[in-house]
Amino acid sequence: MLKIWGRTSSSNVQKPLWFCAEAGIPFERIDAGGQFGRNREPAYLAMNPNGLVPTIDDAGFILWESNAIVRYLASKHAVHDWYPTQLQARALVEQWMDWGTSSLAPALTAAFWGLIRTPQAERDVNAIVASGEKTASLLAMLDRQLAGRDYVCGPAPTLADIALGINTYRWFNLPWEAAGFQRPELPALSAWYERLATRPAYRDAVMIPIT
Ligand SMILES: N[C@@H](CCC(=O)N[C@@H](CS)C(=O)NCC(=O)O)C(=O)O
Repeated sequence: MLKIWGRTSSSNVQKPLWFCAEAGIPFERIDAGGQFGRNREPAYLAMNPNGLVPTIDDAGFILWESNAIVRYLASKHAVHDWYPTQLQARALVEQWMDWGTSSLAPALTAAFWGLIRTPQAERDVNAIVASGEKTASLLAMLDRQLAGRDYVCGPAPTLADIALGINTYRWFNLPWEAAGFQRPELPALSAWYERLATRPAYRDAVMIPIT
């Protein structure tokens, strides 16, 4: 059976967990990373030299990078509604996935670390606010993309929603008030987030305490 290494609190691990639940792909999950350790041990590093989670083992085939993992699983199981085969439709899904990793996730990192992983007395409030503002400006782009669409690339969810829905949960649920930052109104983004929140797989994999 497919093995997924990674702690459930990791946003990148949540991508394959959420997608497998949506697609009905059975898997076994092994805790790794954070308080569970294991990801710095030689056996893990032999699979994933980055020492990061997630990593999968699919009958001996090892793969890391969360976006690559969900694309592989969607292709292997022919989940074409989530990962279209039509060239341009697929390219747009990949565009938003890459944007999530290269733009959105880095923008949110300082706020996540500052608000969740740093004791209040040591918080760099300016860095948290700058992170909030940068994230807001990026999510305004996503808000424009979502205007008139139910999901990122059209009327049904795709891997683009998987890649972006994880950090959207954090956007709406980080304790921004602790840094005096107010999230701007982004109506299409809010409507999309509410739509995601009706999906049991999203609720189970993503809508959990942020640690
Ligand atoms: N680009 C990688 C990033 C992986 C990553 O940064 N994982 C974090 C958790 S979200 C990690 O392993 N942190 C160390 C740890 O959990 O011990 C991916 O998308 O898989």
